[in-house]
Amino acid sequence: MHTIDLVILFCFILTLVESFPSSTEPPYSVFGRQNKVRPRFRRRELVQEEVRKTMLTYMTSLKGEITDVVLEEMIDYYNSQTSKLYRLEKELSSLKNSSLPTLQNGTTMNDLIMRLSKQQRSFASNISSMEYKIKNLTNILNDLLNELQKPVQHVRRLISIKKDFDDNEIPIDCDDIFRQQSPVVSQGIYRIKPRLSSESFDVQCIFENNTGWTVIQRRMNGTIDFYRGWDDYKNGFGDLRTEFWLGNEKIHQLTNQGQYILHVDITPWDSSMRTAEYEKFALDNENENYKLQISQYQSAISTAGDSLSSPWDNANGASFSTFDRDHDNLFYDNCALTYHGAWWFTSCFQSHLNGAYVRSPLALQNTARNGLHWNTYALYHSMKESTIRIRRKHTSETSEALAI
Ligand SMILES: [Ca+2]
Repeated sequence: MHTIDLVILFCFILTLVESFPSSTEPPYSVFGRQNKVRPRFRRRELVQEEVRKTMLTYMTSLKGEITDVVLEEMIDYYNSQTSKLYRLEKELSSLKNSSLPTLQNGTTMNDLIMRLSKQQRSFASNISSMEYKIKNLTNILNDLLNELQKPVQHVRRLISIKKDFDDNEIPIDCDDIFRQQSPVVSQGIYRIKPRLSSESFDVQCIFENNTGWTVIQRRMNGTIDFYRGWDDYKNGFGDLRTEFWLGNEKIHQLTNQGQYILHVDITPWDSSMRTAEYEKFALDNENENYKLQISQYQSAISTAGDSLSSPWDNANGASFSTFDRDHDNLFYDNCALTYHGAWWFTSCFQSHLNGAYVRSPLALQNTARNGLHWNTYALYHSMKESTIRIRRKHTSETSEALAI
């Protein structure tokens, strides 16, 4: 109800009150009697007072009603605004979602991004964890490798010690073998390693008179061809069980680790063995063409004569020659080629035990110029056998020799 409507109602009630007769006077007395006006006026004031009281009460209640209405309207408005806000938010959310592409299963890209972000964070966490584990494993592996290095280094030390021990144990020549294994040693093939040699190698050993001889050349049946070039004579060839040349390099290594004695055994086709021994024998290195160092012929014990260092044809200081390395003294001839062999040729030789193997009876004829010769025994007779061996001379032997 509006305020204007209430004012009109109030005026209408007042009009009704003014026209009403007194309640104590019958209605007909209003028209006919003037001496009765004062009592009627008094009742009208009382009625007006009653109306005012009633209106005040009514307005007060109306005011309360208006207040409640306003509150209700405000609550309604709040509720409506809240609803609108909720709808708006819903619409906005819907609008936001609807603005993104929707996947086939109904999930939005936003959800997918959220899940992917979550998975990405999880994946990053896993990666960090894996990196930490890998770092730990790396440290463990490094520790293990360090631990493994210890036994490896230990084994290497053992191998090195064993090598040194072996090197010290390997004899440097046949005399060393005799002194290590005596008295059970017997003639045969043994492994030696001269001090100047980087590798060990086999040699044939002859043991006699409490010494060991290293054989450097052997001829006995002509099974091995001795007409060979420089490299073969350098490295050696043949068979240690039959015929062979040990090799100039090995002979050089042997004869430069001490003073060596040279002993030559020659056996003619028609006679017993003869010998020639020299107290000093050595070969220079290859750069010096394995030059022969020979001296101190032992005439007292030798029966073949001196065919290496005799005054009329001294091979001491002569270079080694092969048919492909002519180091002899003849500019117009190649002794190795002419006499079918290899030796410390001079002009050309007094001895030559690497020649062709000539058999009897030709060997006994002076025409066999290319055979195995030791001219101080028999001029141009070719030998049936020859053995050239060397032995290291010990300090005690030198002292004894000086004492005598
Ligand atoms: Ca020549």
